[in-house]
Amino acid sequence: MASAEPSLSFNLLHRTCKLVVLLCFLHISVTVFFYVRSLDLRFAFVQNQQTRAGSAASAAPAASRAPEPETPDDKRLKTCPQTSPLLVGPLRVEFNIPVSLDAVRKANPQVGPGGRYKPKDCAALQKVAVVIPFRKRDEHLKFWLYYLHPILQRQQLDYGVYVINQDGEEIFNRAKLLNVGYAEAMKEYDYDCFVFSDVDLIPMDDRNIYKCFSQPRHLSVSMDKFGFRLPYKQYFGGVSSMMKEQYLRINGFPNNYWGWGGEDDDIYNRLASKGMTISRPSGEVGRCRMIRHERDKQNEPNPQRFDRIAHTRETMNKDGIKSLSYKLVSKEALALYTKITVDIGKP
Ligand SMILES: [Mn+2]
Repeated sequence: MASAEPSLSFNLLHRTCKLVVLLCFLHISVTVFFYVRSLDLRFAFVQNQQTRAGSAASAAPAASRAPEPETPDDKRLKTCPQTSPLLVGPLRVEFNIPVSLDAVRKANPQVGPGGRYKPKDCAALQKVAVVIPFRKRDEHLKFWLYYLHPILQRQQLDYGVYVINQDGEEIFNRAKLLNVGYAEAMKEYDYDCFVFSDVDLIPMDDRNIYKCFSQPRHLSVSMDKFGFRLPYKQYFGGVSSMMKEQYLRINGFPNNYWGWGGEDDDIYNRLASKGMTISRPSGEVGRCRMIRHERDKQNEPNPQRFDRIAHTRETMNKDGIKSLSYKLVSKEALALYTKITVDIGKP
């Protein structure tokens, strides 16, 4: 009788000890589990920073994550931020020291043949073709390339530079050259945005982004030539940009403005007739400098321009990108730009 009592209490003690050991083991297991999981999360987070800030991967247990198959860089890159972190703001722009193409090439090693570039560490928001109508302005073009290539790279654009050189000595036709630039650039790459720039205009602030917006954009809003003011509200000359769809909606630009002036107002009329408005940066961000020059020979003011502008609405559907015709003389992918020489005929 007496021996049963200690045996019973010993049994109870034994069981309690077992339970305590079990609880300890459970506690340690849970602690270890959560510790390992937190390590895993941290690891996954670091990995994701390289690709995309997703969260799906971090929830998966470590054991189930097999090495991911290699995919092309483009698909893994996250899109570039809405505002590039590389922008610096106001820039000093001067034209008194001549620049050499060789120096510009060395200063922009990332720019590929034909003046092509895209950011390495993010997928650009837009594919931009910069189109420059041109004839015998090599000195201006050097300054343009010298200033613009670093700016466009800081703006994190996927871009190409197309210089459209009018062949021969006939009177100049800016808008037709711009149409040629659109057509030729589209043959090269799937561009979704077009920036049309005169060769002698340099932005003084890299926050003036050379890309496209929900409305056609006028970028050269305060030129030194006009005392850093907009000459008139409808002014669309100098530097402008349009999405491919916006450009096609207005049937591109007129082909029959020979000589200086009027084609920019015709383009404005086209936009307005389709219910579009002009988007612009602020006067401060939109400051730009024009390289001083005399008016070119074979680019006299066009006396017909006022009459033409008055009839844009009637002519725009017949005259534009759909009716464009020209002869390609040569196409060269040079180190800093693509040079396209064309015979666009005469009036
Ligand atoms: Mn000029």
